[in-house]
Parts: sequence; structure tokens; C-alpha cells
Amino acid sequence: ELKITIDGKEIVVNQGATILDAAKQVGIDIPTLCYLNLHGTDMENKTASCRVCVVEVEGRKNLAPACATPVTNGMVVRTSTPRVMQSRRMVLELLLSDHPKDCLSCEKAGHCGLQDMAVKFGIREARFDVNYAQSTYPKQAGVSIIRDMDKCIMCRRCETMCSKVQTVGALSGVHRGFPSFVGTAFGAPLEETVCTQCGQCVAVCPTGALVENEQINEVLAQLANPNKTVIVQVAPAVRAALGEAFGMEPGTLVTGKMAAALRRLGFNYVFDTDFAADVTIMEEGSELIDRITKVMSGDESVKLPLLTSCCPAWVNFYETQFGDMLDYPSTAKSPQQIFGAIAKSYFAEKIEVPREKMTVVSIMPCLAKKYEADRPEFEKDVDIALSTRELAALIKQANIDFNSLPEEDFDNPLGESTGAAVIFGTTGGVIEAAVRTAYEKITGENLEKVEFESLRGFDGVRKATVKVGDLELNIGIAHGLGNARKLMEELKAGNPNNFHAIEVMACPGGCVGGGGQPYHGGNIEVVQKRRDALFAEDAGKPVRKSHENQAVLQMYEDYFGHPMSHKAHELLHTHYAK
Ligand code: HC1
Ligand code: SF4
Repeated sequence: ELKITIDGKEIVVNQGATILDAAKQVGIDIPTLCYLNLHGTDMENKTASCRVCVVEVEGRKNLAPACATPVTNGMVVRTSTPRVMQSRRMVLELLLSDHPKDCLSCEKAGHCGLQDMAVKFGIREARFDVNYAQSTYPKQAGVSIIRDMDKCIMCRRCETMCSKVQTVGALSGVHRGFPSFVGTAFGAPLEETVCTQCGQCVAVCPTGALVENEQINEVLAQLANPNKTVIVQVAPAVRAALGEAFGMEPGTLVTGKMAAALRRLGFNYVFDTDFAADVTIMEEGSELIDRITKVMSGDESVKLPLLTSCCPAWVNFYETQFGDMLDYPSTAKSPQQIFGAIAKSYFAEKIEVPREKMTVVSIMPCLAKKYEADRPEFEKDVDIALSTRELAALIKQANIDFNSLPEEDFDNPLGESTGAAVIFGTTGGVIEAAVRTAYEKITGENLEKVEFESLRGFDGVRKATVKVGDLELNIGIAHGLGNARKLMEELKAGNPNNFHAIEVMACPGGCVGGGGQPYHGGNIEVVQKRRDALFAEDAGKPVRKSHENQAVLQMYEDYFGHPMSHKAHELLHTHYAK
């Protein structure tokens, strides 16, 4: 234990604590810009590059960055002396000297850490402004992400996220001095690197250097076109976060208001990705049972464990990083793509609209879903994928008073869903949904208690064994790609845990923590509250097992026959490539 005095307050801290940690203990708020700690994940960025958190330490000549200076016994610290305040101002002015001044039209306006600091410190003029008539770096616009390195302040949060949490390593600091920024190898567009499009770099970027590829106007163009039937689907995790954009507490469920808002925006059919999540369980669950049966009878043509395949950043990750293990993931398409395929076949035929006259828009908590929708093998089953943030912006542009909307239902039939589908949006939820169905299919018994507590939780890697009749089903769960890598390395070493199935979600927390969700400002508790909201929605649903979704069963009867049928394979399954 160490003693430290901050602004006259004596504090006892543990060895290893920083001045910032100590100050937090007693509620002293030292401003930070580059620092970020997503507690419970591997994300801690303490590069001490912005110098906004500097403080005075008695006996030291130079100011010290609070985020990266460990406490020593007897330390005396002052956090807001005139010298400290002047220094913070100067640092901000220097950062702004090398930063574009297009705040008015910047995508990050209102959510920008640099802007917040400039406001807090009352910066009124750009004393050292360099001439920004010309951009220094070309803007790179990808399918999911736009990189504008003129706006990079070298905080390195994206690099920490990409390298340490996701273990992807697509981004790193290049050059020295003024020309430095965080870039890709040889300046390649993200699509041509190992980037998975997870969007977690966007989620933690404090400025407008990394933002989504906004497609709001494309959606408006479709809605304005009288020749188009425009269908919208909403992912499970969106309903647990959208309310935050309208001032609601994190964890507020807005399912009904969201449906009402989409209807007022002019979508012809307001449907639910949850319907397709139930279909995914029908397909993936059947595939799991099929593989287990085959492996147990000595058939070596299939592999265990089955890896879930609904998270597009995870798909990109295993395609690039584990290209020799592509027979492990389920061949089922993701719910987003299953929905698109069903909308443009089964539903299109039902309402007698040719697919060319139909536009499918998805609202996703994710940026990789834009990339997924754009993959050539999916043939534009989904035309446009907007993030939760983009939907919030669209609702605001349309002058809809979200908070006073009534609660409305989704349309039928592709709006009907079960509790199992709702929990797809949190880590552990996809596999819990699959187990609910697999249990009943394998044992033929009714599953009384549908909650599997052993699969829930927030640890990065979780392992559980679920008894399904005589079978001991061994399950692995990872969220965050670095954690997924640990499980993949285990598989390479011979599957010592004898896993039958593994669920992976690329983002910390699963989709509730997706790269397209309202910015959580570095507070991982926000993500956990969204998760709790999804579990609450599941608990309140009258039907909680995917194979009991009546609209799904009707569709199989009318159209696909049965899961894994020829037609199901054609429309609902995919293949992977290195
Ligand atoms: Fe997800 Fe999924 S849960 S991937 O996290 O399987 O994005 O929410 O839509 O497709 O259903 C995201 C969420 C989402 C798919 C489903
Ligand atoms: Fe890295 Fe994900 Fe950002 Fe790609 S999208 S650069 S993988 S953090």
C-alpha cells in the first residue's frame, strides 16, 4: 500500500496504481483525451501522448502525465494549479494547430473528445494554426469505415484496440513528428489489409479520424422512390442502445418506439432480424446435431467443434488468420443475410414484388455488416446496412419526437421472433439459443428452464459443459477477437477441451458493444446494461425457443421444407474462402 496526497486529500492506493487511478478513488476528475480503459477487457490505452492529464508532482521539475505515472509512497500532487492549466491549454492549442477546423460539418461533431476539451478549456482562437487549405493525407473511404488522417491526434487508441484487444494489427503509428499518423502497412486501404471491419477502432477514436461510411442519403433515396418496396430489418442489439441517442438511460429497451419510428420514416415493412436469428438456429442447430451424430459414428467428413458464423468481423478474422480451418465454421449465413435472402425470395413471392423492385435495409449495431452486405456472394440480398448511430441521426433529421412515440409491433410474418433470438445480441446468447433448441431436438424432452447461467457472464473466454440427455455438450465462448484467437490456438493444438461448439463475437460484449452503437465514452458498464436489457426482453417473451417460432415453422412448411433442405442450402448457407 502506498500513500499519496492529491489536492490536499490523503489517499491509500495499491502498488501499481497511477495518479489518475488514485484521483478517481476520491472523485477528483483529471481531464483525459488519449487515455481509455474498458475495464474487464484488454483495452487500456495509456500512451500518454496527448499530455492533457498532466499534473504537478512536488519535487519534480517537469509536469507528469497522470494516466501513466505510477504512485510512489508519499507523493504530493496538485491537479489544477495555474501552471497545470496553462500547460493543458497549450497542449490543446498545439493539437488544434495541426487539426482541420471543419467542426461544423464533421461527422464526429458533438461526440468528439478534442472538441469537448477545446470547449472545456475555452479555446477561442487558433493561435498557431497551420494553413489547412490543403489536406495532408488522402481520405480513404472503405465500405464500412472512412479514415481521415488529417484528424488523427496520435492518441493511438485505435492501434491499442486493433493490436492488443483484437490481435489483428492492421493499424500502427507511421512516420515521426508532424507527418506522423496511425496508418496501415504501405498505406493500403483497410479492405486490402488484415482488417476485419469490426469497427472497434471507430468506437474508441476520440475524433473524426475514424468514422463509419454513412449511408443515410442512400436510404432516403430509396424511401423517396415510389417504384421501390423498402423493407427494414433491425438487429437484436439495436433496441437495447438506440434510446441512448435520445437521452435515455443505458439499458432502456426501445423495441416498440423503434418500430414506430421506422414506420414513420416511411418503410413499407418494418421487420425484425430476430426472425432470421430464429431461422439461423434452425439451420445451425440442425448442422450441429448432424455433425455430432456423424462424428460419434466415426464419420470423418465433418469437423467439430462447430464455430458460429453470424458475426461478420469474426468471419473475416478466421478467413484471413485461420485459412486452413475453414471446415469448422457453420455454413449458415448470418441472420442479416438470411433475412435478406428470405425477404427477396419467400416474402417477395408472397407479396408479388420482383426482387429488383425491393430494397432491403438493415439497422445494425455493427460496421462489419456493411462489408458483409457488400460481399459478392450475397448478391445484394441486403442493399444497405445502417448503424444504430445512423438510424438515430435519420430519426432526428426526420424531426420525429422519439421519446413520445407509442410502442408499436413489427409487421408480419418476418417480424415474429422468440426470446432466443433476442439474446443473439450479447456474448453467449447465440450459443444459449442454439442449446435451447438442440436440447429439445436431441432429448425429445421439454426444456423447463431455458436460461443457461453457465453460458452467461463477461469473461473474455468462457468454457462450460451442458448436459443434454446422455451427451455432455462442451461449449466455448469468446468475445473480442484476441480471445477468439486463444480458442483457435487451442483447436490447432488438438481441441483439448473436446469442444462441440464455440461462439465467437468480435466486439467486447458481443453486438451490444458493436462498432456502430452509440458511443459509450469508454464506459463498459453501458455495454453490460444493454446486455441486461436483452436478457430482460427474452424473459418477457411468450415464446423463448427458436423452433417454436410459428412464423418460421410456417415458412419451412410453405417454402423450405425442412432445415438443411436443398432450397435452404441454396438460400440460407454460404462458403468461406481464404
Ligand atoms: Fe448481431 Fe446477429 S446478433 S451479428 O451481433 O447474429 O450486428 O445485434 O444482427 O446478423 O440476429 C449484429 C446484433 C445481428 C446477425 C443477429
Ligand atoms: Fe482493426 Fe477492427 Fe479497426 Fe479493422 S475495423 S482496423 S480490425 S480495429
